[in-house]
Amino acid sequence: MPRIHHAQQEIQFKVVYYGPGLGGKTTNLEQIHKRSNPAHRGKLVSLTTESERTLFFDLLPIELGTFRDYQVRVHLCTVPGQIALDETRRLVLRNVDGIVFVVDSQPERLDANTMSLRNLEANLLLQGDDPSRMPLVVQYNKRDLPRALSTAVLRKELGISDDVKQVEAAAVRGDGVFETFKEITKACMAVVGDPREKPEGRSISSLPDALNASLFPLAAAGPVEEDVARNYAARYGVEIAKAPRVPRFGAAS
Ligand SMILES: Nc1nc2c(ncn2[C@@H]2O[C@H](COP(=O)(O)OP(=O)(O)O)[C@@H](O)[C@H]2O)c(=O)[nH]1
Ligand SMILES: [Mg+2]
Repeated sequence: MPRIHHAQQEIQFKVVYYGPGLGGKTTNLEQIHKRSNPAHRGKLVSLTTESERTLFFDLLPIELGTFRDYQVRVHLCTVPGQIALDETRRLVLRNVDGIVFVVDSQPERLDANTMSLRNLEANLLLQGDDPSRMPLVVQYNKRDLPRALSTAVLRKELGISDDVKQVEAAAVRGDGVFETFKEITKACMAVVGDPREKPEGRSISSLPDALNASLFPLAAAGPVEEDVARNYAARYGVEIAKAPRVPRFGAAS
């Protein structure tokens, strides 16, 4: 669950845009930045290489207004897509409350989408989160491209069931960007419920139902041990160099 501060009457949560490299994650944040009221947003901080690829991450703070007298603030972050930057992805994923998975609809990126989903599943498991219960929205991006695969094909290939919230987008034109943002915020706020009744500080963001089970088969099957998650990651070509924290998944809830 997001972080709650009762004295300041504040709710904070963190949404991470995940997905394969060059799928449009940074573009989503740029569009939100460009089209939101300057009074309600912070700076868009991006750390990129000379060729404009995300090296570390992007960060955009947004004020959502008040809910039951609590100020709601969200931090939007992106991860770098390149396989080699897995440690950075794990850093960005820490304390995540919601995920937007940005699918690149181009046929030649199908494997990259799958790989990124498996990578997301492994990384969430390794930090003790249950991916099947994490607030999540799948965004089918680049719908403007004539060669884009149909969403029916993408759904089938990526194993996405009707339970998963899905939005079509052409982020470069701004289409679907705010709808995606709205849906993920809604899902994150659903975890909070009435903030006045919730404990101070942060707890795990987890929905009562395993809505994302179709996307994360390993997590959906039940509690996962750390070595299983590591083997799973390795099977999908994910390098896990350093020992992560001991997972909480299985112990909590
Ligand atoms: N045609 C098209 N290009 C897009 C779209 N979204 C992003 N792009 C382009 O894809 C490239 C990679 O986007 P970027 O946001 O940097 O991807 P990231 O690696 O996921 O952060 C850029 O050249 C974008 O302009 C889209 O909806 N349609
Ligand atoms: Mg980027």
